[in-house]
Amino acid sequence: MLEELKSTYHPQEYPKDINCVWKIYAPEDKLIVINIYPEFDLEEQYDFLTIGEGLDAGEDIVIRLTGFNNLRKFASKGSTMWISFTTDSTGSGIGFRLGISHTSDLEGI
Ligand SMILES: [Ca+2]
Repeated sequence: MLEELKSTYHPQEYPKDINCVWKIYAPEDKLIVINIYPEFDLEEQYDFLTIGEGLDAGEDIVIRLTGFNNLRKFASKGSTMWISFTTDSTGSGIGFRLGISHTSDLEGI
């Protein structure tokens, strides 16, 4: 299973003043694998992509990204994660694209 999550309008510029939250569920015995693709472009220090463990946005933050080229791949500790995308009232970029999959084998990451 591989799903993609993109910022609104990607690869066109994302909207200003938005706050989107996605909740990601894997089967109970699996871990979520998030692969941040290289075409990452958020207005540095004003727009943020934040990812955390569990389902409560804002809690247990794993990573908070802004700016450019945030290529990376990581796995959750549990079977749920939240993803939030917040932008301010000025400046924009092409946003982000993520691959989301799940695994029971961390060695495959
Ligand atoms: Ca902005």
